[in-house]
Order: sequence, then structure tokens, then C-alpha cells
Amino acid sequence: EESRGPPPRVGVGVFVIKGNKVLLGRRRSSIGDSTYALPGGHLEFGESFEDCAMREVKEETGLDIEKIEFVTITNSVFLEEPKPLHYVTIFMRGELVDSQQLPQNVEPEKCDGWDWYNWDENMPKPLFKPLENLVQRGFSPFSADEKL
Ligand code: 8DG
Ligand code: MG
Ligand code: MG
Repeated sequence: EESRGPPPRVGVGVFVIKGNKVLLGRRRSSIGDSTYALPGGHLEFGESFEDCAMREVKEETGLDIEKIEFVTITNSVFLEEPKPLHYVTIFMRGELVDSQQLPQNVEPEKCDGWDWYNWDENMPKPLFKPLENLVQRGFSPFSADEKL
């Protein structure tokens, strides 16, 4: 097959769950600008999915999470972005260590701010494409029981 872009990268997106809500923020990025997405980022060399989830959530929101587990995976090709990109994204979920802890917008150049949203109703729009695709297939981070 003809190559049209750089090799796929591994992204990790994290459903931070509080009661029946998840944490979303509006992206400021060349990929998916102005869309609502989960905290997350790139898997680093030698890192476990759990460690990456914990690190990215801390770096982007200041929140400490626990009970981290795998929920699902997506294979996303972004052809409409300034340059073509391909991500294999591992979706994890976790809960707050301290349910009173508030999210901070640690990287304001990358995100407009974090807030809690119901996964079914009251979901902000537009969602980041890979998340929208999960919604379309009826995925819920609350009922997911896939295991790696
Ligand atoms: P880093 O330097 O902190 O590692 O990267 P980042 O700037 O935080 O990366 P990111 O774009 O937030 O996340 C990496 C990729 O993961 C993203 O470009 C595409 C993929 N990804 C999804 N869904 C989601 C999602 O809901 N949230 C985030 N943050 N990334 C996602 O496919
Ligand atoms: Mg990020
Ligand atoms: Mg990051």
C-alpha cells in the first residue's frame, strides 16, 4: 500500500470518572481544534498504559487518579488535518483519588478548560472525532468491561 503520511503513533485518552460524569475540555491544537476531548497524550518510551494515563491526567488537569483500567481502542486516520496523521488510541478510565479535588487548566495553550459532563445527555459539541466515533457506536465508559 502507498504511504501517505508518517507512521502511526500511540495516543492515550482517559475517561476521568466522577459519579456519572466524565471530564472533557475544548482542545487548542492543530488536531481537532475547538472540539471537546478527554485529557490524554502520547505514550512515551517504556511506559505502561496506566502510567501514561496517570501522567497525562496529572500534567493536563492536576488531578490524581486511581483504579486505572483499559476500556477500548480506536484506529483513527486524520486526513483533514494540516498534515495527515494516524493514531492508535488506547482509552483508559480512572477515578479521582480525592473526589473533592478540582481540575485545573494546567496547559491553557492546549485547552480552554476542563469540566464534568454526563456521557449521555448534556454532552458538549462538537466532540473530538475519535470520541464522536465512540459515541456513534454506542460505547459507554461506564459499562465498558473490555480487558487487555
Ligand atoms: P503530549 O506532548 O502531552 O504527549 O501530547 P498532547 O499534546 O497531550 O497530545 P494529544 O493531542 O492530547 O493526544 C495525543 C493523541 O491521542 C491525539 O492527537 C489523538 C489521540 N486521541 C484520540 N482521542 C483522544 C482524546 O479524547 N483526547 C486526547 N487528548 N487525545 C486523543 O484519539
Ligand atoms: Mg493532551
Ligand atoms: Mg499532554
